[in-house]
Amino acid sequence: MRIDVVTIFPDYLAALDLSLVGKARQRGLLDLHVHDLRDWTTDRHRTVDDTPFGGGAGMVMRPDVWGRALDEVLGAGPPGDTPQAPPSHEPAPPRSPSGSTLVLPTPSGEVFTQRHAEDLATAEHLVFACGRYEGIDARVAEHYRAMGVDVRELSIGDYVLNGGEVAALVMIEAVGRLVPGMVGNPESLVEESHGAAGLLEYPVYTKPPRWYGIDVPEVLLSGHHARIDRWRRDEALRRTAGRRPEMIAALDGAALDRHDTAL
Ligand code: 6GU
Repeated sequence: MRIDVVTIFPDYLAALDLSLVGKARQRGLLDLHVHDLRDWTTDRHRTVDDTPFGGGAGMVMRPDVWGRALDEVLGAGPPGDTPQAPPSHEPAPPRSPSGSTLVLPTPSGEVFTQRHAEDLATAEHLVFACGRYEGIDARVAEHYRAMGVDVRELSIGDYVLNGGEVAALVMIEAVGRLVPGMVGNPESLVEESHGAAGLLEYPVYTKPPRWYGIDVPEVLLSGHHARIDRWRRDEALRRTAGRRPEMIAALDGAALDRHDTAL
């Protein structure tokens, strides 16, 4: 998978050199490129924003700067993704970049979930356009959609950040760990919160068996695997009902069994 990030704060994305994402890059599973939006400005001050039409507070990012950046970066997909330009003295027509998915992190987007992560993990090429200030001129999303690009406006939750950089980091980590070969133990991909069960994860314990006067639940030391599975399921149900009641309401009736008495 190739991922491009366009931002006015490329240093924000330095964290992508670390951890699993960093290892996946080193191993060639993830081809990640971070770009400075100001490289596509044309004025001495490298201006990326201007005042909003219609008035109001704050600044809006200019579509012309974003357009130059995204025309280039969307055209930089994986090999084989870019049609050869016909020999011509005309400027090359904008490539129809439909092999790429353009992610616009915005608090006005759909809320990003594990389902979005799973879906984005199947893309060959993801481009993250990180906005700052009051956002990016709305014609940017409109134009690339009209061009046939798969455009996703996504939020990471109901709170306001200063820009899309941290949201892009969150989404790249969530997507990156689903890319085959990136997580050491594929079992840890199946058995996890927000996975197929639709429940939060059960509580986990390790050594020592007694710590600050608190004992690990006895059943976990019993070696009785059926009882352990039952206990974990009950704890997951109890925890989900207490913290995320809307997840219990959304459970498929068939997903509950007659032994689910913890609720
Ligand atoms: Cl994607 N961007 C900003 N600026 N704030 C957010 C967000 C994104 N998601 C939640 N809050």
